[in-house]
Amino acid sequence: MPDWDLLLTDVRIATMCESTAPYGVASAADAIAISDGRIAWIGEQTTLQGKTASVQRSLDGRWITPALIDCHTHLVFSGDRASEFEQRLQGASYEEIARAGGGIMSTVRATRDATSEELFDLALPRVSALADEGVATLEIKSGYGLELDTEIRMLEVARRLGEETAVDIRTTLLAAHTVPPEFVGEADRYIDMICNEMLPQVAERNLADAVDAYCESIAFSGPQVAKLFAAAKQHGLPVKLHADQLSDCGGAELAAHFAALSADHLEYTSPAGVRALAAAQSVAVLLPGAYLTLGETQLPPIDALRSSGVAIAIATDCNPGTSPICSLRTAMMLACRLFRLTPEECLAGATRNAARALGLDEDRGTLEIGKRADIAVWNISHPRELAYWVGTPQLAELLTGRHTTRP
Ligand code: DI6
Ligand code: FE
Repeated sequence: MPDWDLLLTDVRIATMCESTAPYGVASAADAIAISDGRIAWIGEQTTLQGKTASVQRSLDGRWITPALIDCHTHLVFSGDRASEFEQRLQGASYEEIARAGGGIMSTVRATRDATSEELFDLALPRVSALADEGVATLEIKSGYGLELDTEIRMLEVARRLGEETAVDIRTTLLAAHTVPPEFVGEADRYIDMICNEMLPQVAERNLADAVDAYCESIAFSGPQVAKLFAAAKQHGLPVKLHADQLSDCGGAELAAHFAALSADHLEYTSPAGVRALAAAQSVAVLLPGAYLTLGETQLPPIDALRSSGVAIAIATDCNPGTSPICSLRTAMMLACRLFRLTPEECLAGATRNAARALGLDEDRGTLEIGKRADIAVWNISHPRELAYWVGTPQLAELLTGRHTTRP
């Protein structure tokens, strides 16, 4: 009877554990064993002492890292907003377009009109593109339905993507994305409808793993978000927040008050907001694709986040309006160039800290004994390359906990 299911030898291991060693490199270790879809052992081949696995393979000196995690996407949607991109290139602002009935509402119209099958078929290649880059866990938000039926269909499509691909999908209810036409001037009544009708059904059917909202002058106020978050907590759902993207609305403080898993965007977050996130141990999810696409100039408070010890994650924010980017590697490179993160911070932001932003840090995001065997095998000479090349196929193989589970 072999000791393990799978033993990979001749590997270089960037564990991405928090440690003094860059990239959490376990310097002498050159082998990793997996059983029941979990990491069972990491060590030196020379110390194996007769231990065996059902399958043993040499990776010929390749690097392995935790599989990547994209912790903030809106990738289930129909239509596109390329014409708005053109308008913005001519000088129109995101807010102007939104107030004129475009923006999120334009995607809402297209998404409501699409069948669930169409939404699935449109989203599948986006999921595949991310998986081809080494993503094994992916968050998908609703928020382009803004009424019960389409919000639920979006979450069902997201769940189905998880069932029919090798990617593990976490879903987030973002019904509070913007005020739908049926509730114009009645945002409070819309929030009440989410709390009293949508949330109970979504929770009952276990369709969402978290609840998100957009706190902004063109969306929802602090008190409205607070009401929603209180209801989410009553259903046992953790919260996340689109916070301070276009102005300082006290979003980071609000997220921290509800012990949010993460506060996302944060371009306009104040020093007090950063302190609040640090105290609440919420993750700061930075979205350089949206910053680039909107032509923003206000940088998130990176130095303050760093010096306060706030964990930083990087995500694509894949959506047709502000971040038409389906590549986490590209987001990592942009975070280096635009936000001056280091390649190591970006890789931590797409593994360890992204897992934390989804409440999954006990389960994945680093290569450690007991964690899910979600492992990316790379054709690279150093992990710093992962935040450097864009569009270069360097993934040799993606092992996921599901695939290595003993049948
Ligand atoms: N901020 C974003 O970056 C996305 N949602 C949000 O609140 C953009 C969504 C969109 O414009 O379609
Ligand atoms: Fe977003």
